[in-house]
Amino acid sequence: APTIHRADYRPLAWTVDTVELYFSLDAEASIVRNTMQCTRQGDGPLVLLHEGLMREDLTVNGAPPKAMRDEDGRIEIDLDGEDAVEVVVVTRVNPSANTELSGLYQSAGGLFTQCEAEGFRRITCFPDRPDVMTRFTVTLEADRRDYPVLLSNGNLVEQGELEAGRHYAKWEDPFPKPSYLFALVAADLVVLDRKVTTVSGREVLLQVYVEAGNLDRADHAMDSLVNALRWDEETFGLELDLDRYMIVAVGDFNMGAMENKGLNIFNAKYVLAKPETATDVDYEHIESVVAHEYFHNWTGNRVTCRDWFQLTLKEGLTVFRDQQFSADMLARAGGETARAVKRIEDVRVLRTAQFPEDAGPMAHPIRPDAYQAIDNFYTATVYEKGAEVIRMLHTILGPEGFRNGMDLYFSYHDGQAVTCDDFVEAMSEANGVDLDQFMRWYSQRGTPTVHADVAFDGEAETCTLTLTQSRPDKDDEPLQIPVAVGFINAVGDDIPLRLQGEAEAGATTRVLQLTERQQQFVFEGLRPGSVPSLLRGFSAPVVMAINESDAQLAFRMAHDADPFNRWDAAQRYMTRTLLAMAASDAPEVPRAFIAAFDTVLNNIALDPAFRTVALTLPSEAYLLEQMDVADPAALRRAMIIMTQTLGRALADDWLGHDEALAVPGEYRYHPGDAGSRALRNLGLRYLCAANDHQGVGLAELRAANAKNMSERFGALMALVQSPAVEAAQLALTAFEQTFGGDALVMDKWFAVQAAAWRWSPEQPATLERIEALTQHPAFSLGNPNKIYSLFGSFFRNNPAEFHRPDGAGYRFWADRIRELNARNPQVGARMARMLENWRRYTPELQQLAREQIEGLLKEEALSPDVREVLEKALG
Ligand code: B3K
Ligand code: ZN
Repeated sequence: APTIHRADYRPLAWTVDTVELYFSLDAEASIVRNTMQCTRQGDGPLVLLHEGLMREDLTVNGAPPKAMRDEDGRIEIDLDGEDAVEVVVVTRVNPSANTELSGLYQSAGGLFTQCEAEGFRRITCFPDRPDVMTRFTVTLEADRRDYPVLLSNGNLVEQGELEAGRHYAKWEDPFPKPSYLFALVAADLVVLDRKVTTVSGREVLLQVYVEAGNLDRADHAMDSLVNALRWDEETFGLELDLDRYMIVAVGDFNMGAMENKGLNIFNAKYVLAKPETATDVDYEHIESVVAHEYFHNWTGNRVTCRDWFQLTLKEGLTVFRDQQFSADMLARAGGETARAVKRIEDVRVLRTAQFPEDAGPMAHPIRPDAYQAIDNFYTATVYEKGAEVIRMLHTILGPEGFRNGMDLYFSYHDGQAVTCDDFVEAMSEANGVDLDQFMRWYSQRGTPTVHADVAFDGEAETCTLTLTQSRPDKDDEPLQIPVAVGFINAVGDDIPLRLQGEAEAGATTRVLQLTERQQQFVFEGLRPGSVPSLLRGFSAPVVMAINESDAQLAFRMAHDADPFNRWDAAQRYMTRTLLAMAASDAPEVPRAFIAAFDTVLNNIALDPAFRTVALTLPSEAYLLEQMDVADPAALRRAMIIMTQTLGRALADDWLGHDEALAVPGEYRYHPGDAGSRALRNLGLRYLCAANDHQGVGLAELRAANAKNMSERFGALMALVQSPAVEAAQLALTAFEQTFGGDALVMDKWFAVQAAAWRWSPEQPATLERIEALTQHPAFSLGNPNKIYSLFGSFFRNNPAEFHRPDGAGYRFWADRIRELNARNPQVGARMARMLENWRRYTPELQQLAREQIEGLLKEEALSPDVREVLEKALG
């Protein structure tokens, strides 16, 4: 596929002011009649894009076009002398044959669309680019029995019966929008309604559509939607602009959810929840995804992207907004610790998913310069690092300055398709702050490192902090990096800080702006021995490098007043200990480490939710990234010894906390309760790892009897992730008998098995188990959730079993890529990325991986998505 460059952007010569779509819907043969009013805005032909369409008719002002070229999915019609034309296109599509789930497709008997980024051209011919903003009117006509519910964007303006059991509905969206935000649903669904009054006093109808039988799982999504609506009013003064806002759950969906104007379509996983089937983590995800899509209505829909290179304009900003929202919701119910735990979880995701991406062959700035398949660029970098970049602006400008910038951004650009520069310029202008240097975050790739050197002058009682930034691409210019800094005294208290030149000491956390390659900051009145706590709250997406002894880390683990850094100290201590163990012939957990761990576990003044994240080991993906040569087998050996040791050495403590933290009463989604459940689940993990008799007994009981899925699944996971093979098998079978008919719950059942470690050579290999599970009746290659649960969780969360020394894991991977490439290239490309960092592994593994990647690249019918990933991996 050709490479598309950001620098090549040109506005189109023609735009589409209004479009009228008439769908005669049918599972095998839907007819789409598209009437566009087009107007000239520059020199050149009218361009219409299309992909895989059967075209039945195309006319311009009622007649076949006189001069038209049609090549590689691009129609060009010369219209010299014309300034406005009506173009009609009639196409035929087969939703039931659409396995890519892009465009119009079928799921569980209903019809759904997914158009971002380039799916609309699989429905009709159109200038399918985000800078073309059009007013849509849509009429849907379908069989009433099969498709009683007919939805599209905007307001329902007409509906009625037709002959032969058919009916229709006509929808009008008052807001011009890019085609990627178009959506339709024709299905047999039930609906949860709620009416709310917006801040300006308008009554709006909120709806959540689900399959019959799932109405009892829609409340949490609805509550989340109402909370998001209120939060955006209060925090940013942004009101819902439609009379009606719909969320529709669908079982087959490539990603999480989609923000189509007024008609969000969601992966059912991010809608459906009841205590018996959803975990606390599911509840949390639903809340944030519902909010994310709702927030897009302003950041993405009202103001959209000029081109796809600007994706982070809407995604980075909207992720930042959903993170802030969730943090506020959690803090409202669970206090400030709950907010800190949310921050920790977000950073954990960044380090696990984005850092390796930024160090690998797919590395790109948050605003990429080139791509082959845009679907490959919905990445952790564009989303999560993009959100960190917005967060830094928030830190630099302060909440009020940031809000002023947002206000100005909307006042300038409402109704437009704009660029990241437009956003940063609005922030700059509203605050009178120069952000030119800051803009480099949009063009530099790779994770910067900030080295810190701390020098005390005992006599003068000063401390000089030298910060040096280095970036992976050597020629890159220095970035503006906000570094939040604190110091802790010998008894563990934060010290009020005074920078040289200041009259008196002020706050205990100061944000330093690092703008040069190297800078020195001098603090006065600081005694030697004061312990620095740097990059508090993770104030920038960088690696902070500082020499700290084990004792200093243990001290900060016990005392750092910044909860993020307290967690981070634990992570650093765990990381260095695990890496040392992985490098050793006789790995052992040092006594001092167990003691530091013990101190946190038994500090009951600390929130259970915080203790859980602090005592959770870093992910293997993150740890492998820290090894000079990634050796999954050696790391796994260390992980097994570590978990078993912590389970055995602290067995009584884990059991004691398990009893003390039992949550009485009915299940409720609440950060306090969730924290208690999480710590108990973590305890079961360590206890079962150690094959502790009582621990295994508790897990067996809970896996069988727990009233809510958080406890039930936590117990199941502990058993499967342990040497207690028989107990695990019994629990898995019982779980399957109870939930075999529930697709979302079965996703968990598949995922937990795919992630299973091998605790002893007698245990069957995970890969063989996965191969057997592909034959399970609940498994289906056509359902992305199943691919992510069974294959994704294996490739991502089970490195030691995936990167097997005999290469069987890689062969399995290559076979799955072959299948998926033909069926669903977007999902295939995502799975293909799971081996992109193959050069980080041992020479033996590299050789085996290379063979499979090269073999795949010889395939003739490779999709552009999969090809781009593999070619870059081989690079
Ligand atoms: N904007 C969509 C993602 C579309 C992905 C297309 N491959 C969901 C979101 O970020 O809200
Ligand atoms: Zn988004």
